Amino acid sequence: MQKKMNKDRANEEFVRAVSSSVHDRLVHVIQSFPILDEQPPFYRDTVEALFGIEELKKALGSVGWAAMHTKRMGWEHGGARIRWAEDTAAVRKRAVARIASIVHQIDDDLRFLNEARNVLRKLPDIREDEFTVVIAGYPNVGKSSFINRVSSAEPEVASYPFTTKGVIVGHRYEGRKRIQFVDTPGLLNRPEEERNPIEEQAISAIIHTANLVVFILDPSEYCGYPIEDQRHLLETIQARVEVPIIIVANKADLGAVSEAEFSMSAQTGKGVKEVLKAVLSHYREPAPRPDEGAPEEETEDRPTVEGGEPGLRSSR
Ligand SMILES: Nc1nc2c(ncn2[C@@H]2O[C@H](COP(=O)(O)OP(=O)(O)OP(=O)(O)O)[C@@H](O)[C@H]2O)c(=O)[nH]1
Ligand SMILES: [Mg+2]
Repeated sequence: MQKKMNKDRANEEFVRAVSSSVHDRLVHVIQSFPILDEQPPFYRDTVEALFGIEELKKALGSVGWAAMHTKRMGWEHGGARIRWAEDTAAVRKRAVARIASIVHQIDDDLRFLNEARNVLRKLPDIREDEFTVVIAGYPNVGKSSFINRVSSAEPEVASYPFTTKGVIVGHRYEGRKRIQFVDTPGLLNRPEEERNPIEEQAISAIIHTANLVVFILDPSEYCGYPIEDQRHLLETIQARVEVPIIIVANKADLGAVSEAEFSMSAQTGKGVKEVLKAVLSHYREPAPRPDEGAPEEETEDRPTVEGGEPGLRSSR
């Protein structure tokens, strides 16, 4: 009799332990995810371009739902039901099977969130409180070569377009001033709806993070693109941003003439100092961006976390 009671108690505890450890793991998945509504616009745009914010919120919602039901299984099966049951081993089995089935239902969501988290972890840390200079232009014009010369960033430089595939951040100290340089992937002059996520990330960095844009042209056209197309892209960017734009003709060593205000060779270094001086003349302590980071109204109807599940963040 005593032996059976011990077994029954072990079964009861087993159900509660499984329920609570699965529940805690699921809550941890949610809590280790950044609260998307509280992130700056560049981050949100990137998440939107790469994964879709609504999709991520839905997946998080499903995990919240699973956490809640897993806990409920623990209460329902690990409490009075198992204590008064004839066959506690059967109740235990049923409870574990139900929990496994709940987790199985959110398998795809967990995979999706895991993949997203791994990518988001590697996103560049663009600080909002630093004067930010974004380098923009067509592919292969020498953006990364320039940023290599003037900042701590060491982006790859290569003789083919689309070398830079994500936004890269470097810094430069001028006395006590800290300047943040952002290298962006090359952009083509094409309609917004045709842009891929990498280009969207570049555009978002230009629009949301720049205090100053350095737009690089390659009048030698060694980059592989006509100067008119490069100029059209410049016009598109001029229409989209309110911050000052410094226009620089690069590859001066190749001898092409340009009416751009600045001319340099990122390869030989000639003219780079003058561009840097112009950049510094625009320096100011960045004011906080009042419109940014404000949480949006929550309108969606999610199948989850009602009832104030402890440990779950209600903002998603
Ligand atoms: N001759 C000459 N070549 C240059 C100069 N600046 C860059 N290059 C070359 O142009 C090619 C492209 O340079 P990158 O700095 O990778 O250009 P990017 O604009 O960052 O290119 P993406 O990342 O592909 O958009 C490389 O082969 C560089 O060595 C320059 O001033 N003169
Ligand atoms: Mg590059």
